[in-house]
Amino acid sequence: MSLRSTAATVVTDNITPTDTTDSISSTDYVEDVSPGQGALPPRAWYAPGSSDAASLSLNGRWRFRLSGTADAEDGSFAAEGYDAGDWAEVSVPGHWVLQGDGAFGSPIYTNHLYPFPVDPPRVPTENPTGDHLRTFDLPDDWPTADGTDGDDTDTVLLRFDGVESCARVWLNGTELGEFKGSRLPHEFAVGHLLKPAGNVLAVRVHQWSAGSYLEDQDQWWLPGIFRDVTLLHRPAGAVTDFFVHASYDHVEGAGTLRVDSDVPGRVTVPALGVDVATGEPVTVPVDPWTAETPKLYDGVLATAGERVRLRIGFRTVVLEDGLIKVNGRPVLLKGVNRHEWHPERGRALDLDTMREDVLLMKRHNINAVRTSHYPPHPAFLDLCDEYGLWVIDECDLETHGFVEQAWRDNPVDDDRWTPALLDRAARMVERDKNHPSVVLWSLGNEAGTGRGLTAMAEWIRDRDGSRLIHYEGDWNCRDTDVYSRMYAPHEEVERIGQGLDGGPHRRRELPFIQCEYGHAMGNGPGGLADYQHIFETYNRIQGGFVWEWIDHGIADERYGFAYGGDFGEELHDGNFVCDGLLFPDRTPSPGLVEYKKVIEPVRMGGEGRGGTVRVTNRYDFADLSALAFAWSYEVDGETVESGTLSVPALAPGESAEVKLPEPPAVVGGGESQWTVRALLADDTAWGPRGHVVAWAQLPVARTPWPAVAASVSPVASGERLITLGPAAFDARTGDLRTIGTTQLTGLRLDVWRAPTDNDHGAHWQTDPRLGPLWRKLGLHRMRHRLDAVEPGDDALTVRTRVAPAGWEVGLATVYRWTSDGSRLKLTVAVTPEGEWTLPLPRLGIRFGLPSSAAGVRWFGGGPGEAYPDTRSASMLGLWHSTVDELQTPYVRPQENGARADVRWAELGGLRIEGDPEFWFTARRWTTEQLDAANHLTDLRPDGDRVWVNLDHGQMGIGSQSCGPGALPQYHLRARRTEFSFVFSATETGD
Ligand code: IPT
Repeated sequence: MSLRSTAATVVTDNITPTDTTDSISSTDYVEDVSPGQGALPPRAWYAPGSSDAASLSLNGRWRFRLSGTADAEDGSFAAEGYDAGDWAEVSVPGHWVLQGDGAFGSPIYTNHLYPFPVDPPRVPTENPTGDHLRTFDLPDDWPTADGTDGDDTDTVLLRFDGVESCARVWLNGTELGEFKGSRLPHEFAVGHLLKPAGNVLAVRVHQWSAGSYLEDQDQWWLPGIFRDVTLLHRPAGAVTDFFVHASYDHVEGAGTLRVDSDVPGRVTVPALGVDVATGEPVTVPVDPWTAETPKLYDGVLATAGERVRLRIGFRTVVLEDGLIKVNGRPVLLKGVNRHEWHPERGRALDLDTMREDVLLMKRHNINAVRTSHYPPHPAFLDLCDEYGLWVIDECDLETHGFVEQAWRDNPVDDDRWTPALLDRAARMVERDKNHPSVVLWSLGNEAGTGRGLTAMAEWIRDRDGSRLIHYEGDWNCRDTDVYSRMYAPHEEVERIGQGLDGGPHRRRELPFIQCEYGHAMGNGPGGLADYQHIFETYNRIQGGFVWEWIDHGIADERYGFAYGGDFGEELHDGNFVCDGLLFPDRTPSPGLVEYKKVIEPVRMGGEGRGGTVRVTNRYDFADLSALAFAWSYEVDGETVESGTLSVPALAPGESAEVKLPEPPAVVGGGESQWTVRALLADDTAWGPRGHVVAWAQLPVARTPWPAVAASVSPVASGERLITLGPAAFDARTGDLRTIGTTQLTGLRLDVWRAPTDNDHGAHWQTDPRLGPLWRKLGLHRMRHRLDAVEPGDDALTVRTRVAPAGWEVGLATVYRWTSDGSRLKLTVAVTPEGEWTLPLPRLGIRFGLPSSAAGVRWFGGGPGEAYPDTRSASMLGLWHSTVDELQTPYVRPQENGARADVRWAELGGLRIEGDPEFWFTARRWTTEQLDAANHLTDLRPDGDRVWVNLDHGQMGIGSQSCGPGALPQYHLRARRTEFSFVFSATETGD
């Protein structure tokens, strides 16, 4: 007996349907480790619309009744004639906890802890159980609308694409079976039970089951029928299962197609002149499929009873020379981990949302997706085929909570669970095997190691030798074809790239990927560019997948977006569920903009004065013919001239020095630069003509720093004031009061930022975590001691010491004010005192302006935020924004919104020039208010003030919320520092 049939046996163990509605009392199946009974063997999935067989969607409003335990109600609701008139309703697909305004319980978020006692396979008595009921008629044109099976061999299947976590199903009072495996399809034969009208479909769904032990992914626990329910007519002679084998011989430029089908038939591919019997190979010249060039050939699989549309992509995946090669070439994965998420509908995603994900990925230069940590809605993979993404398809398996007991009793190392594991592997592989986009199968995530995983790998290899196998949890790579890790620090990845990481012999021969890195929680991730540099340097490293695609925040009027704990969960992991490159509403976060720049497929650079730009094609397969290139020449951020650049259609890996035009003659000085852009030359499936794929700036000339002659003296004015040029100061405290007509509040040194999630770090991190250390040191409560206010001949000098209570460390801070009569210059000199062992969060000044300061213009980095290790996408230009729009709405509020490299900024009637450039931040609340906020709704404008930070330095961001902190070169060390700002009134006064 082959392994395939072993798994199939597990899933074909049909029960005989019986009319059991009045005898159902046992709920033993809930805690049974078996995958279930009654479902048909798994098979290839195709969208109902790609077949000429009839289908009927059973999505929509269903009657719903919630009970607190698995056995609270009997099965009588499944009987025909049952009156569910007083039941509530829910939408299917959907999760009941996200419907009914809280009447149906609440979501629970835990990272890896099981939200119930760990006693496998037992689950709590309190087991929310949702009875779902709907009636339906067969449409008039349904082939067997007379209610019979039509032809003797006609059948009808009832398909569930996803139910969490365990379902028991009845049709017209007859039990069909029960199943587990939440994100996997299950089909039942129902033709013999159907009637033309008044069919009653009853589904009992239990939130907790033995299957829950295998589904401990880091996400919300969301019970329900969350994917489609479909009735599929299967005419006599219809397709059952089929396997499209479409390989590509890159030497010959030929594709070989063979479609194996359980029901024989013919395969036609008109564009290739192919017309062959199933099972028969044919080799023809083809264009291959790659994620960059997703060429699909339309074909048809025709059996006696059905025609199924095929979308065939020819490609060959191999492990060769220690590398993952597709069509003969190594690939560099620039990936993301994608959980399915919608802020209102949870994991019940519609096709538009799936397409939006794919389009957003393509537009941000992402070329790979790991379907963390379960097979996605199958239609998502159709989109990956169509638009072009490499996919690691991951099985619905995680047993992470067992780590808390040193993996004791881990189901993946316990033979009793192996049938369930094999069932999951088979359901994934059989469902998804016909997608060219799927290049690796992943056994699951964070499940330790064990015999069950090995059995899965062996079964998969036997069934589909055309793809490679991934699993991160086994660093010895016993079952896998790629050495995969998560969150390895840069230095370790570099060592792995150099082959200096040792490890067992098998591992040393394998390529390396980071299946998770760059933890995109809150502000960050920092250090992506540094990783990418390493990925591109060492052949063995074939890229990685940022964790993760989208924040799983739940739209909630109370909070903006809710996260763990907001529903009163007894165990939860807070906002660790919001760690995506997209905000919950799919707005790209600065992290995604940064990632897009870091992984751009065309690298450009050079010396602006040199007259050329060096262009490198970093695609793996595509030449540059799909791109157009444009240049512009800017002076002080204003475009003086622009044009197109002719770049040869370089092959992958090739570079060229491309001549720039003569620089335009510019009158007067100014900061000048070239900006070069690579754009889509034409509309594509995923982006419009003109969409920017890559860009670079080449500096030509810098302007000198602003000079202010200290030509006027401070003058005592009345008893309490000192004036200096346009400014007035408090004579006693040295505080700046006004510049011209603009009032300023509280200008002083500032070192505090509202710690980011990465500053906080994950609690299990062994490296020092800055957030808690900063707070312990008291950097959020610095005191400012005034030592002297010294009006001199050409300056007003204010001497202070800035230090936290309780500690010896301090920053001797001298503010030196000078003026030429109209402009005011501040030079801040900071000298650390005592032993500073921690880097500073920030170093600069902050002050309040009247709230009328609503608009900002600046010349510097933009348009979005940037920090020392997240600044790749910061483009030097002339930008404007409102203060409100400067804010980045991290679901848990934290430091955000800094603009890098700012030469000057104007707001509230003030012009501020830096010497040197500075980090600019402005918000309508204080850092303390930002720090205290837990949700976006906690942030309320501070009545009459806009708070401005002008920073000489910012601490890097890093990725320590799950991974390494900021690299040493991005640390803001306390050291003697001097920096200046020049203030003047703007011409317009606003
Ligand atoms: C890793 C998990 O694989 C992933 O599901 C997610 O939890 C991520 O971390 C953090 O957001 S496991 C990690 C704690 C080593």
